[in-house]
Amino acid sequence: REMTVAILGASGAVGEQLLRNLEARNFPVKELRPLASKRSAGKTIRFRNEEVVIREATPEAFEGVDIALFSAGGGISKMFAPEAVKRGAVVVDNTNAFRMDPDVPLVVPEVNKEAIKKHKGIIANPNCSTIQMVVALKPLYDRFGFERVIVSTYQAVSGSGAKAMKELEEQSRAILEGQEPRTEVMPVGALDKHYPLAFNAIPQCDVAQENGYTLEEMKMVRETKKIFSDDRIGVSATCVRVPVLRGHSESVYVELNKDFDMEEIRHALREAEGVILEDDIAAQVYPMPLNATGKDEVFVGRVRRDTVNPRGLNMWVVSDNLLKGAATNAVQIAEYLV
Ligand code: 11C
Repeated sequence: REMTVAILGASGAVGEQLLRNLEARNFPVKELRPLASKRSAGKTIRFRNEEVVIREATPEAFEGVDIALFSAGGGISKMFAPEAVKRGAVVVDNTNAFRMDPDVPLVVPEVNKEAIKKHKGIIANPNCSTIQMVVALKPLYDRFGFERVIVSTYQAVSGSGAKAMKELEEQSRAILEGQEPRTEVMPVGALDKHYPLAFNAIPQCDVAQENGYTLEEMKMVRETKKIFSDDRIGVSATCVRVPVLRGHSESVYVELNKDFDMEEIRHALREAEGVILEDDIAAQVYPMPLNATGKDEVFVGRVRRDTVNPRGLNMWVVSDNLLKGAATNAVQIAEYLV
């Protein structure tokens, strides 16, 4: 059946990808309702070759909505999700607002699509760096099991939004022209201190936590347990921002519970839903963010056994953070709802 679909945050970096994804996947949209703050209301977006006017997000704007895709920040989600649900919509929320709420399924369809059925009006989309890691780990979990994962991320600036992407481009230009770069957004817009990302690497994604980790790192720890429904899984994460526009990369080390041979591992990854194996170091074949940009899959390469622990496995995992890390995953969930 055809649906009325609201997009909250329609003018943002993920909002734009949500629109393109609904078009590309031919989602059965009867009416598209783009919503945003008062500031963006009145502007237009393009959907299926038509200009659609963005409306101000108010509780009443969700009247008659079947599916609401939220991507306008955690505070906005907290404010409007209950209003949308009250009016009969199912919310797929891209923010951190409800992910760890026991009443809210946290879903990556390749891993736990069955959780979608348990929703009570809200379904949470995990954090982008978690999504691509769990898609790559799923075939290994099913065949070999594991309890220990160590991950270091190399995250693209688009994870911080459209303004941060613009800042990186301007900084790069300024530095090459011998000028002082302007730094207002990275690593976290809301904090007082800012550093240039151009020609740099910043070991901080999201705000600090009391345990010395960042919120982004702790999202990877908590969300992975919830998505696999397995509290024994221990993740140790270091999240780093690098001057890449689109596509997060991750160095993932996992200790499997059973002995394995490398051909079994490659076979499992090759067969896995949503995974593309690009793994031939001798021929210089491996995933890179430039190649993953604009694609929906998770790319895995540099697959190799640890030199110390025979059950340890290293791999390099790359995916477009705005697509599988956000918009594609949200639209896949919406497709299951349909
Ligand atoms: C980043 N992972 O790359 C973040 C962006 O919790 O949904 C998404 C933040 C979130 O900075």
